[in-house]
Amino acid sequence: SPSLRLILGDQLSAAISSLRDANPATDLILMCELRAEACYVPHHKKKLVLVFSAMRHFAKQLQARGFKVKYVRLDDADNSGCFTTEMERILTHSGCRNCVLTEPGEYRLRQQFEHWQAAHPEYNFEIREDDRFLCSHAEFARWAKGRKQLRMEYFYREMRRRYDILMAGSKPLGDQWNLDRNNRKPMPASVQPPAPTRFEPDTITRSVITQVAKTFDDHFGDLDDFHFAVTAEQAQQVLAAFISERLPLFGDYQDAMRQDDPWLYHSHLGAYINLGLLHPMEAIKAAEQAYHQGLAPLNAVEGFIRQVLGWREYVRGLYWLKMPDYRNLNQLQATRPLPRFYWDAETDLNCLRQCVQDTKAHAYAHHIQRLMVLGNFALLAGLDPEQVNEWYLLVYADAYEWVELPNVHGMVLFADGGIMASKPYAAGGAYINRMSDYCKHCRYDVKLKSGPDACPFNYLYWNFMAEHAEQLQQNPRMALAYRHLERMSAEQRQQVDDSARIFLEQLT
Ligand code: FAD
Ligand code: DLZ
Ligand code: SF4
Repeated sequence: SPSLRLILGDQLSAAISSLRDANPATDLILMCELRAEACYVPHHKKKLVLVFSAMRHFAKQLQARGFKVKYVRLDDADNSGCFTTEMERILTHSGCRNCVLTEPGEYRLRQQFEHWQAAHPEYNFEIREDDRFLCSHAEFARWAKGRKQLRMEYFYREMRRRYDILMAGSKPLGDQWNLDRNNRKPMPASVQPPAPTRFEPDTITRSVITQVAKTFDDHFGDLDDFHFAVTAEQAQQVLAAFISERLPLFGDYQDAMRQDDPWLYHSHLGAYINLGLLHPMEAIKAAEQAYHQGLAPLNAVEGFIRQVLGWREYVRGLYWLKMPDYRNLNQLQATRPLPRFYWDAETDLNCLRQCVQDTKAHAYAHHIQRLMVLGNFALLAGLDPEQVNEWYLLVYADAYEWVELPNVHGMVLFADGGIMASKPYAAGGAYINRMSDYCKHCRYDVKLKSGPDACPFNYLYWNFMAEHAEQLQQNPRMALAYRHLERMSAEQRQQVDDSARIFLEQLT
């Protein structure tokens, strides 16, 4: 009998589980542009254009495959703004009793649909697993069961074995699981990364741009110069260009940062994988093949595959294992409001200014900018996890709660008390100086430890360590830092204290 198939905005995959047995002759597909989804956090304008344009292109492709698609547009007069209301309307209207959905990526939506399901036993509403992920909820729970610590590294090794990726029999290729020690190079000024792959907006994208400019003018982010891929075919082109132009140096410069360039040797694929335009295994296989063809070295290929096969699946597993309690944890009791410069980039700290500017312009910043500049500052300054999470969830084109929350709440803020990271990723200015050219253009002196001209990351780091000594000094991975703190003179400690207090008072 006929059924309604609901496709969410990040389920734009031809092979999505909700469509697997769909019959074009009888079934109806529903897609809805919703104000509720655009505004539950006010997403970056470029992210909205990406999602809506990709949705419209996907609907067109489904129609071309012979499907009937009911596409609810943002500006439709009778758009109720709510998934279940739109669903119910169509079900009532068509007399259809069956409805199929692939599980939503975010907990809040899953709740919403499950509530609806419970309240409407008259419909046969089936919520299917999202098997675009390479590790199911049950498999992750099985892996996690009985483990005291959920370390990504061990999860990753099992995924390598299970999918037989970069393996030589039962051993890892090159005899090592992880080649990261080759991957922490600063980028010399002479290295010129290739320009990112760009697409000129077509008619559909241009009309979305106009609509977003009009409707979401108050949202964060620049709208001009939109150049993202919006179809699976274009995402394939981004993948191909990454493999041939960037992958060989991906490993070497994975942690490097450069003034006015967030793109570097990264893949820029995260937003497309998360939307469903590209399957993670395609990216993994393409990288593995490049290694076997001698086009890229093992440190690069292994580093990239660890991100996609390891980290991406691990954070998704952790999210579903720990929600809904996870987001309410606040182990370090951080409460400071998010400073305004996270929105307008107006700060003298050049590294932060750069990273916010990149984010605002492109809805993109790479991993180390997010972790070691924007995140590190949030950790050291004790910013309120709820506000920090909201910021990350709305500013990045690749952000959905299932991936944003573990990265921010766990990895960056240590708000989960070490479920995800074995220690806080706290660092002073020396790290940022080693990995970037930001400090050369900064009004602060990265070599000074305290005082009005000292790099604020330096005294905020020691201030953070002192403040959280009770919780952190037993951690063996923090031992070295605490020995250093103990060796500081009372006078040095006082100077750090004073500088941090003055700086933090001015912050808000
Ligand atoms: P690359 O550097 O080329 O990495 C390749 C791919 O690996 C990415 O596309 C992504 O699919 C995957 N990946 C890498 N690191 C991670 C990770 N830590 N978690 C999950 N997947 C990973 N990623 C998101 O997709 N959405 C987010 O909202 C998000 N928020 C983050 C917040 C913070 C504070 C940090 C530290 C990281 C966050 N990440 C997030 C992970 C990572 O920074 C982005 O996936 C990456 O920067 C996207 O750019 P890229 O595609 O060029 O990645
Ligand atoms: C992110 C997003 C946005 C901005 N808009 C829509 C939308 O209008 N309609 C829709 O179906 N999905 C949208 N999405 C993606 C959903 O928010 C996404 O499915 C959930 O966050 C679960 O990952
Ligand atoms: Fe950032 Fe400090 Fe370097 Fe300035 S000196 S760019 S604040 S790390």
